[in-house]
Amino acid sequence: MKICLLKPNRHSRFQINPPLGLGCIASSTDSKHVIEIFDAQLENLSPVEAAKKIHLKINPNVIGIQVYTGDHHWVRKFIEWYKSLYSEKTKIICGGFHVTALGEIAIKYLNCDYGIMGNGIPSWHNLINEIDSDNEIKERLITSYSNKFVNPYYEKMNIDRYFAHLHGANIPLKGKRPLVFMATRGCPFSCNFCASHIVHGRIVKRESYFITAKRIQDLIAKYDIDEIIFADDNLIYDKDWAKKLFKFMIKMKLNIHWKAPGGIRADIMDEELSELMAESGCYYVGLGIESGSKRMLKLMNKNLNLDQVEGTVNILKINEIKTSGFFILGYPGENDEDIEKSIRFSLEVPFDRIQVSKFIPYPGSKIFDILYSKYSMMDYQEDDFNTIYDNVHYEMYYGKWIRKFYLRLKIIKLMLKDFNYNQLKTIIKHPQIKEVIKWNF
Ligand code: B12
Ligand code: SF4
Repeated sequence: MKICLLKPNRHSRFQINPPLGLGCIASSTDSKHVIEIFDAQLENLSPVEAAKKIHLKINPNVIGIQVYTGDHHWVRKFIEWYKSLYSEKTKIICGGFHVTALGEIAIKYLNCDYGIMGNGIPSWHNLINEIDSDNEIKERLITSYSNKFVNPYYEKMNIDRYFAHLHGANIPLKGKRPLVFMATRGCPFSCNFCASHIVHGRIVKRESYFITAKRIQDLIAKYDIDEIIFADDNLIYDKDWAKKLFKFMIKMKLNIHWKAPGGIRADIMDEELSELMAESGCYYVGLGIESGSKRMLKLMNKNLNLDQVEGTVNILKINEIKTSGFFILGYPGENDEDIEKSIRFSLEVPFDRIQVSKFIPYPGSKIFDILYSKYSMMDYQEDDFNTIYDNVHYEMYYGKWIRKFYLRLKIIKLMLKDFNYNQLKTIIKHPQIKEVIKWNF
């Protein structure tokens, strides 16, 4: 059979990564099938354009679609167009976070033939073979979890086409040929705003440090990679394993840059770990702080001791690893005093940069269940569930916070050192920059 794995287009040009999830699905497909990954975001296509291109180029028997919340309107339109214009018979299977979180509601809205919840691996494999054999399939929605550690099939992802996009958005960036890589899956913590566990579970799964380092070495050899962007939820959670991995990367003389921009816990660091990170090529990590108010951290179930954060940042600084503090603005229960505490905290701790995100309750997170389980989610729109603040209040604080942090001489100097022309262009075009400029000091 011919199978197309589709990544929808969110019309964001800000950060376009090779779709690791679809790469894993491709790895779990029998080699007797012809499989192609089609990235509609990379090609910036509308649903109708993507449908036409897939039909003309691949004409698949099956289309598997990765659906994150936020992609689901695009996906629904794609399915409608594909079925009505090109082929009623092509089976369409949806999976990923949105389908896992909302199950029946999601597949009804998307109007796909089948939905797979969970990490997808065993059921995808079986379902494809059942479709191929023309067997009767009773269940439209299948739940599928496996502890098997599957790695993405990078060969199917057209890696060369992503370098230019990663350059525009990834700040800072040291390499010329960076590649996204995930060494672990799962996170044992239970932050209320996070959906990660519904697909990857609360147990950290990983391969041996030796195999992980070998995989990186192979990617370097195959694609001439000079930087690894770790997309892990928490790369250093198992400290011993992480230390062994970095030691081994040093021993193997991989000679690459790496960073973990997605965020690591701010309470796990020690000097040896920081030294090994730096020596193995690390120059930048994100730290998930979320709030400078202890009361808010409790409400978020973040389980982070704020008093340890400064120590971690300083230990990393000694080894010239830059840090970005991640904060959420507008979590339910937050008041102006909490926001002021967060702003103060971000200024007192010597972060090199910060990222402030508008709170959105994503399906799959506990806070989403608390707030919205009683409503019909058929027409869930991210923008309808933005934040507890009205937009004026939110934008005012967002602008104030970003300006207070970034309009400091030492930060401006640091940032100018990191930027190249492409990155500046991408930042200036970013919609949130407008919010920063709009509000007075
Ligand atoms: C790296 C990352 C990013 C990167 C790249 C994302 C991308 N689209 O490629 C960046 C930084 C750009 C990013 C941005 C955002 N992200 Co993000 N991101 C992640 C992260 C940490 C890893 C994603 C990943 O590669 N996983 C590894 C692969 C192997 O897993 P997977 O993609 O889920 O695929 C598996 C299954 O889902 C399933 N599957 C997937 N597709 C399909 C298709 C079929 C047919 C089948 C059968 C199965 C299947 O099988 C795969 C293998 O097991 C996840 C958390 C996590 N641990 O997964 C959050 C996560 C996906 N992000 C999230 C969010 C909210 C966002 C943003 C909206 C944040 C924001 N406010 O801007 C944006 C939107 C970006 C976008 N356009 O999609 C949420 C999604 C929640 C939801 N309900 O959709 C997550 C879960 C984090 C969280 N804290 O809850 N993100
Ligand atoms: S936010 Fe980070 S630490 Fe918290 S549960 Fe999600 S992945 Fe784990």
